[in-house]
Parts: sequence; structure tokens; C-alpha cells
Amino acid sequence: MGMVISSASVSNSAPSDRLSAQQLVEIYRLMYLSRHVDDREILLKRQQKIFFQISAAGHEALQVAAGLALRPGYDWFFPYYRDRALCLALGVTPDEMMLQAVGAATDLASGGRQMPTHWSSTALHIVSTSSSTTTQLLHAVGCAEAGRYFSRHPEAAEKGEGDYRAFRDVSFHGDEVVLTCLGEGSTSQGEFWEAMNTASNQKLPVIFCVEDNGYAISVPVEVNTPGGNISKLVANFPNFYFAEVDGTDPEVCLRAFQAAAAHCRAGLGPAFVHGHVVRAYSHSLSDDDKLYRSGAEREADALRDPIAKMQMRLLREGILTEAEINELERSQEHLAAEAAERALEAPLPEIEGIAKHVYSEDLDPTGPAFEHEHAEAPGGAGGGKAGSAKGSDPRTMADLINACLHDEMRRDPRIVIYGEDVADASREHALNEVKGKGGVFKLTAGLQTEFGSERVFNSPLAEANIVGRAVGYAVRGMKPVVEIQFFDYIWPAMHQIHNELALMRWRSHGAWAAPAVIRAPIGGYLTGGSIYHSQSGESIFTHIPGLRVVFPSNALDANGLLRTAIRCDDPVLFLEHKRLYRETFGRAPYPGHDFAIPFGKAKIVRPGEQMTLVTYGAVVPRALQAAERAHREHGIDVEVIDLRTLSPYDWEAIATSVRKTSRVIMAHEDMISWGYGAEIAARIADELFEDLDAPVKRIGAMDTFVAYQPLLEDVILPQPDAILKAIVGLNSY
Ligand SMILES: Cc1ncc(C[n+]2csc(CCOP(=O)(O)OP(=O)(O)O)c2C)c(N)n1
Ligand SMILES: [Mg+2]
Repeated sequence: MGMVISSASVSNSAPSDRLSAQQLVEIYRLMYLSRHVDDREILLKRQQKIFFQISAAGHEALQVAAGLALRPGYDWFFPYYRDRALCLALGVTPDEMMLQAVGAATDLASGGRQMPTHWSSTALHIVSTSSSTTTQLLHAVGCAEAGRYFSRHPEAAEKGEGDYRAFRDVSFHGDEVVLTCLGEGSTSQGEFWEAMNTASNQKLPVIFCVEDNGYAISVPVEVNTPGGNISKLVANFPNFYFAEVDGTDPEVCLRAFQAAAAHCRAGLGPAFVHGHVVRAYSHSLSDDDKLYRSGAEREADALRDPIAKMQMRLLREGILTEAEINELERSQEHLAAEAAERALEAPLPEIEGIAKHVYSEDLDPTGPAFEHEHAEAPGGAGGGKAGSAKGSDPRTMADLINACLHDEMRRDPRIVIYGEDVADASREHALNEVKGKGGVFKLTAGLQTEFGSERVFNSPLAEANIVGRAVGYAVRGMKPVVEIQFFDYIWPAMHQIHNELALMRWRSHGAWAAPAVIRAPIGGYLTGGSIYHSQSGESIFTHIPGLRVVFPSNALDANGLLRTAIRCDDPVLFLEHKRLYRETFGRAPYPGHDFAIPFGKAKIVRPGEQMTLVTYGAVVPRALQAAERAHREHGIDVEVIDLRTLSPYDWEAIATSVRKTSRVIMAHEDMISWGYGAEIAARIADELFEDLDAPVKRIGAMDTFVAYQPLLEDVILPQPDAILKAIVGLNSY
């Protein structure tokens, strides 16, 4: 029949043109191919040759239209698990899909780590997506912000030396568009509204495509969406182009996406394309919709099947004869079958490779690149707001964190800083008469004033928004250094941190990464901080592979470790103890604008011979007090180790000390049960059993939250007296 044409010629048709016969045939070919890759996978699943299947059946028209209206490798794509036809239209091949289905080593999207239809292609700009519904929308928003930033600051795209930039290639286009897709049920997620908020407010070129098949597994649309129609609910968001279309008609859908893309490319704002589709099969092969849908409803859906409708149209309009349709369909079935055959022969992933890409394979933050601790002479000017003080004056932890942020922003134009209240003043004109806020703890003071509102700005009051956008920024090669105002409120962002930020690199087998920094003030000892301003909980984050967790106890360490956090190529949770921000303990002169401390290197803050006390954060000064008293009052010589970074941590320092002293206490502020010390204590007991003369002791908070009344807070949190008591007790073994 010789009628296959390139996708580009479909997308290039002007909105007013009728689609040519060739274009309609190409659309049908892609739709049919998608259905038959699904059917072939279903067969393989039934034969137990693959392990999961979820299909695009019924969504093909809408998806093919979206793919043809946009430009792979130029625009950016954050699809969801049902977007097979979209990805075929963008250029993912049936072979690539089948390789993922069998979990092959040569699965380009994930190396056998993700389920099928969890898309990723660096060449096509399809960013790795998870199974979590809706997290990808905030990535799309951050990606659009990054694209806009690079086009306004092209110098920021230049390759830098000596940090993550050496490994992050950047490309951007002033009129690029970002597409993200989701199901109608997923619009119930808060992150949907958080993404719509920022896209609207910042007029970002993001197309939100809702593929409305009327069901979220077994839950019908009216249960998820008040009134049953998401278009009605979002209609008042400013700056949007809206289209609500029959998602089974590819021509109507194509017009909608072309108009949406034009709106976005012109810089007018985001777009919302709501397509009513059908779910031709059940939710996935693990679901049977006969359990919850009436026969009449299923039959009505079958009548709207986009494949059948398109086939009839081609016949009715005389575009293809029955024989030609047959020939086309057989050729696509053949493609799917051949791809499956090849995939079943493909090599399987190697066991030895499992841990690869948990962290950057390019830049090691524990390594010599960050070994500046002993090289720098302290002092010198600089350091931003606090930089007016003399170089040799001792500065607080708050000052030296602020100084590091100033230094790094000057050095690296890819850094943006945002969070709640971090700007000096969002209404810039006020800065003529006011000093500026710069964070509730003033850690970001002066940054907006020096670097402008494009680089330092307030976010909406939404923690998932803050971290989700950071993922999008970071996959584009930017360095977001975001603030969570209080550790106590990090939990709405937990989904993004655990399932996205930390996982981006491993799940995409190193193709994508999100090396953002999250700064979070943490901890108690505040006298009145109470339940919601005193929380610890670092072990919950050290339990996440892929995330670095840092917890300095003094100004100098905070400065050097934050510099490493910013320059390194991994995502970092940087925990700042509020009680230490302005304490006299641990002040230090400004150490210069290149001072860095590698991760995973503990510091012996008090050498000793008879006992090892491992700790970090605000317990460091308390442990030192206890150790001094133990020496003075009981003649016990305790070695105190400040871990400084919790993931990775310095096992060598712990082991060397325990081998010397044979007695060890692990102390932290967080609750004792399932706390960070449990892991360290277990490892000491396991690997250093022969070296021990006494049981491994742990000190931590009571297993409650922190109470408001200072009398209670004092008892709940570990105090120097309790540490001293434990030292004396352990010495008596
Ligand atoms: C955050 C999250 N919660 C629950 C699930 C389990 N789950 C997977 S798909 C799905 C329904 C999604 O429905 P919808 O958004 O309408 O998309 P559809 O599958 O119908 O295309 C659910 C509940 C998930 N993957 N992620
Ligand atoms: Mg649905």
C-alpha cells in the first residue's frame, strides 16, 4: 500500500487543514501497533514469560495525537504507565517495550528494574516515571521552570568543572513544551493541584493531559471527582488553555494538542487537555472489570473503541480497502511478534550489577574531590551577608550556612533556592524600604537581594511541590537547593523524596538523576518547641537508598558539608539543628569560598582511651560535657566521635575506636527505638563482637514526641546527666 509517512508530516499540518489520507493511515498504524504490542504482552503474561501487564487499550487515539503534536528530543515528556501509544508515537520502539516486559539487561529504560510501560528515554526526552500516580506532574513543572531559566540565562548551561556540572549535559529551547499525563482518578491527589497551582501562577509551558477512562481501578469517576468532571473543577485556574475532547477521535485530539502546544510555545501559560476515553481492557491483567462494571456499561465502552472507530472511518471514507487494512494490521502484528521473539532471547541483568547507580558513578562525595578540609587557611573576606564581618571572627552555624549559600550561588549559576519564606520579599518593591525576611531562621537572608527573584523565591505552602519541582529542575541539570521550613513538616514531601528524588538514578539505570539539596531545620532542646517544632527522625531518611543524609554539629562542618552537598552529584538531605544555629558552641571563622568536607568522614571531637561515644548533631556538645565530667569526676577517658554524615557514615572511624576502647555508646536525640543507633549498634555487635568487653549501649529520647512544658521536654530528650550515667554504668562492666 506504500502509505506510511513520517510522524513529522502529521504534526506539521496547520490546525485548519483536514488531515490527509496518509496522515490518517499513519495515526491508525500507531494506534493499531500499540494495541498489538499490548495483546502480545498479554499473551506472554499468560504464558508466564513476563511478570506484569498494563495496557493503553482504549486510550490510543488521545495518546497518538499527543505524541504527534509534540517534538521528541526537543519537548519534554512525563508520561504515566498507560502511555504506550504516546511513546510509540514519540519513537520508543516495540523492541524497547518488549525488552522491558521481559526485564532484560538491555532494557534501555531501566535495565530490568522497572515494570513494563515505565517509560524512560534520554534521546526522546522521556523522563523516567514511577508507579506512583501523579508525582510526575511536579517534575514536569520543575522541568518547565528549568527550561525557561536556561533560555533566559544561557550561560548557566555551560559545562562547569569540579562539580556535578561536569556530568550533566544541558539542552534547552526557548519554545519547548512539557507534556505530562495522568488518569482522571489521579486528579484526586494533592500533587495534581500543587502542580496546577505553580504551572498556572508562573504561566509555565506544561500540557496536562487527563486520560479519563471513567475508572481508577474499580472506583468510578464520580467518587474521585465531585460532579464527575475534572474540567469543570479546574476551569478557573488563570492562564490556561482548556480543551475537553472525545479522546477516541484522534483528529479532534490532535487539534486540541496543537492548539495547546501553540498556547504554551507562545508563552501564554499551561494547557489542560481532558480526553474522554474508554478502558477497553480491565485496569491491568491483575484486575477483572466484570467484578464491578455492568454488562451494559462495558458494551457501551466497546462501541467507542477508538481502534474499531478509526478502522471504520478509513473504510467509510475510502482511504483504505479492506485488503489494505488487513495488510497494514498484519504488518504491525508482525512487528509486535518479532519484538517479543527478540526480547525473549535477550540477555538478563547481572546479579553483580544490582547496586550500580544507587549513587552517582561519576562523582564520589566521599572522595578526594572534596578533600579541602585541611588544605584551606581559614579567614579571608567573602561569604555574602555575613561577609562584612572580619574573616577571623568566629561565626555561628547560621552565618556560615548563609555564607556558603552566597558563595555557591556566585560560583554556580545553576543554583536556585526556593521554599516557604526563603525570599527577602516576594513583592520586590518593598525591598527599597525593608530589610527582608530571608527564611524563618534567616538562613537565606540577603540571597534574593543579591541574586534576584528568578534564583531565590518563595514557593507555595506545599512541601511535595517544593521537592517534586526540585526533581524536575535537577533532571534538567540545574541545582535546586530547597528549604523545608521545619523537619516536622517534611512529611508531605516524603512521597517525592522516597519514591522519586532518591530513586531517579537507580530506577533509570543511571540515565537520569536528581541531585538536589534539601535543607531542613531539625530537632528540639528548644524550651517550648513542642511536638511540631522539635522532631527528629533522620533514620527514616537514612533508610532510603540513593539519598545522602548530612547532620553537622558546628559552624565549620556545616559550611564544608553544605558545599559538598551542593557540588556533588547525588540528592542530599541536609539537616540543620535549630538549637545549634546561633549557639556559642562550635562557632568558627569563615573558612574561605572553596572549603569542603567529604561525606562519610567522622571527626574525633574528644580523643579518649577507655570508651567510645558515637554521636552527631545537638548531642555532640552534650556528649562532650558528659565526657569532661566523666573524666573529672570518675577518671573515665571517653573518646567522642561526631559522625557528621549519617549516610554514608564512617564505619572505619567507629571500628578503629571500638577496637581501641572495647566499650561503646551510641547516643542520639531521636527516639531510641528503631532510631539511627539501632543500626550502628547492631553492626558493632555483629562485626566487632570479639573486640567488645561490654554490651553496646544506646542513648536516645523516650519513645514519645517532645512535649511543650520544659519540665517534660528535659526528661524526654537525652541530657548530659543521662549520658554521664550511661558512661559510668558501662565502665563498671
Ligand atoms: C500514589 C499511588 N496510590 C495508589 C496507587 C495504586 N494504583 C495504581 S493505578 C490506580 C488507579 C489510577 O486510576 P486513574 O488515575 O484513573 O488512571 P487509569 O489507570 O484509569 O488510567 C491506583 C489506585 C499508585 N500507583 N500510586
Ligand atoms: Mg482512570
